[in-house]
Amino acid sequence: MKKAFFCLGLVLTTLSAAAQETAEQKAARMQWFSDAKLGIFIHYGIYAVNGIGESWSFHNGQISYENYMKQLNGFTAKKYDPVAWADLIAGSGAKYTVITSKHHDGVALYDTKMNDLNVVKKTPAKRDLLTPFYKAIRDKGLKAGLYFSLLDWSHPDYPNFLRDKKRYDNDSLRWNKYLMFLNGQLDEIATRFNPDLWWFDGDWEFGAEQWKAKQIREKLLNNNPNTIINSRLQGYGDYDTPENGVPVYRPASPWWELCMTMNDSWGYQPTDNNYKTPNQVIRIFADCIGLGGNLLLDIGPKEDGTIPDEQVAILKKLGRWTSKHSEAIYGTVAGVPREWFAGPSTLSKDRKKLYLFIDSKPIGQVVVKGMPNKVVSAWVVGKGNPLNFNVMMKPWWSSNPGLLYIDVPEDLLDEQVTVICLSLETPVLEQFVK
Ligand code: H79
Repeated sequence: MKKAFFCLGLVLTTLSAAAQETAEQKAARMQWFSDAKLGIFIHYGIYAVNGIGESWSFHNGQISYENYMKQLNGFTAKKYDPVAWADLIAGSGAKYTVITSKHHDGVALYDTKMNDLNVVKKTPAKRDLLTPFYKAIRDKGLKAGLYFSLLDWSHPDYPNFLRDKKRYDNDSLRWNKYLMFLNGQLDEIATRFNPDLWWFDGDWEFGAEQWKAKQIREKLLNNNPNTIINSRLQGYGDYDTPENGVPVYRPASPWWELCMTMNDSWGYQPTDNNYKTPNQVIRIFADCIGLGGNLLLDIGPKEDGTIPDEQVAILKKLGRWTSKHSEAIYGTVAGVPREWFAGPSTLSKDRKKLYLFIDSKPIGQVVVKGMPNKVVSAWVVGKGNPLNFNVMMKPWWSSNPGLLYIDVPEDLLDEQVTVICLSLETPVLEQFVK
């Protein structure tokens, strides 16, 4: 009796601790994420053996479950070099990474004790792939996030299996068994890896009550009060995750992250050559940060642990650009209205530096319209060259801010996206930040 009482008290205090977070506390918890701007998503799993769709290929009937699982025998990770991965990721300018600990197929990349379906027990790789990666990423000072599929189409107690084949309906005993399993995995991941960010997926198959989403959130935040949870926890997450759809207007949430494939596949699929060009990736990235969001750019390593050349090339080109323009990227906030400048822009936190992303080759001068703030100086980011500018159409008797024209000589243009910094006399008023 006494013990039951104690447990209840503990549950109540922990519930209220997580629920009591103020807006300021949340902003503080989210700060590194807001500042980071770029993350690298990794879909590594047995689907790379045949180079087929991750989990969905058997769920949707493109391959039988049995044949899908035969890929376990071909998953070697024989050239897996987590330190090289971390070097490549850091070199791209990413400040965090999110790796699949377990996709919808239920195959864990670490030695889960909750079942045998993991690469340690069931594949020639025979080892936990997450621990060395987490170490390498943290050694580089990057934040380590982790993708985890709430749904598990392989688990005998999970109701859904194939698109047109269920295991059962309405069996609360079996469902609770599944929840025990799920929570067991969350607990071991929390203890072993203590992720800086939990990237859940697959929540859509059940509602918040069935998942006990609130309890999951509270448990993870009690384990690590600084951790961040993506939105895919049926309303109990911290930030929005548009998938492969670049927002046109600034999303309602102050925290969001576009997750995006480099081609059209999350995992390694050698027949998919529909890669975005580095220029497209960089411009999409500029769009994201200009609207106050992050980009989580995906790579899909081969089964042996090597990263396809096309993907390495994109990361390297991105790295050159992010390194040259770091002051316009990291720690900035969303920029000014498109009516002022017809392209993406960011602002320094004190809103006294405006960064304009010139994402196509200008004919004539670059123009900013209607900005009331006086420009003190202008330069090309990453080069430092001062730029000439002049204000036109501002009669002394008018409050119209006029037109600001900036000369950007062609030899100063970046090969991808040129960034100009305008140093302002006064901060851009918060009401004007997009
Ligand atoms: O891991 C990658 C994908 O495998 C996984 N998320 C990324 C990061 C993913 N694949 N598809 N989706 C997420 C989108 C899900 C679409 C859905 Fe539906 C539309 C879920 C519910 C409506 C498809 C149609 C599945 C059920 C109905």
